[in-house]
Amino acid sequence: TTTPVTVTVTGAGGQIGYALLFRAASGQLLGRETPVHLRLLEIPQGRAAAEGTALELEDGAFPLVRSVTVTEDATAAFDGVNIALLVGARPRGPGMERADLLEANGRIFGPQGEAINAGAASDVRILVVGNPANTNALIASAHAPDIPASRFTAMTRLDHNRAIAQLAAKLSVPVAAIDRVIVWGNHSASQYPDISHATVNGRPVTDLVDEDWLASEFIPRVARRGAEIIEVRGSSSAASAASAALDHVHDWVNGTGERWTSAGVVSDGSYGVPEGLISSYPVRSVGGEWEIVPGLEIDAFSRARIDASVAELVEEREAVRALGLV
Ligand code: NAX
Repeated sequence: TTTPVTVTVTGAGGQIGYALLFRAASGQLLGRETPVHLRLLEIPQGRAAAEGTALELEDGAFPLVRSVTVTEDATAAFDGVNIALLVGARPRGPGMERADLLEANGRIFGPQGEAINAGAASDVRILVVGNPANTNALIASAHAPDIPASRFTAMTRLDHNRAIAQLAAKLSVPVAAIDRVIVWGNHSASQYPDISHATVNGRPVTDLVDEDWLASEFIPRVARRGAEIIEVRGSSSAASAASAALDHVHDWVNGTGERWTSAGVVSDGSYGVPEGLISSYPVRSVGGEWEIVPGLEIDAFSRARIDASVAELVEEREAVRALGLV
């Protein structure tokens, strides 16, 4: 398509926004044929950084960029939006209880959901990156009753990509040789990166790795990777998170073919996840919609880990219900 697509990025003045916007401008979000209008939503503290990013986007002279707008007004930011990347969120401050964190984020994602509901294009697709991503997506969706819940997704693609990279390194194969890795549940330390269905060049991975490596190295390494990046780099994952957001949207719009990926999507009750929760699943993108890969056998090792992460999502939903946010 050559019709310009409107892409809104919240938290555009932050470090993920900085990494994301230039690649979106160059065509890596939607493809090298699709022009974009870029809308950068910030709050007053982040406004100057977003303005600076907008100046640099201008200096990139990207042929696909039709306009760059910086705003603090969610209604203006989401008017006619096709792709909404909700990156800006309230981080957990020192001594902050979970209920405070959820409430602070409810004050962001509730109004943004309302603004999306009021003004978005009929084909809008929403990816929530800002943490707690799954529950923030649930809050936004609850405030957008006219938009199908399936359009609200939460990012677990970074966890998915991390899992593929760790597995490829272990097996000394290129990442492209690996398929059918799954991340289940919440984008948090409770997530379950599952390789019980994974293949390398079409062969089962489970024949090639032992359970001890899986339980004591692979799963904790992937789940703790965000903390590892902070320890080594001195700040949290930014370019890799931006890259995963591009992968998620690109696959959603352009399709995955037969390959699997992972995304936080609204549960239809599959695999024992309560209906309506936004939980990470094995998915394929077909005809512009995410489809949960059906009919997988879940072994006891996986069942316990999926259930534990989903239990955390249930608790988060109870907490935001108690706060009147969903
Ligand atoms: P930064 O602190 O660099 O940037 C966040 C920006 O959001 C700031 O400029 C802030 O002013 C802005 N902001 C805050 N509230 C806003 C609102 N109501 N409207 C618009 N903008 C608002 O954080 P960054 O490193 O870019 O991370 C952004 C979010 O991504 C965080 O919540 C972080 O936890 C989350 N992450 C999620 C990941 C995932 O896999 N789902 C991985 C990476 C990252 O940790």
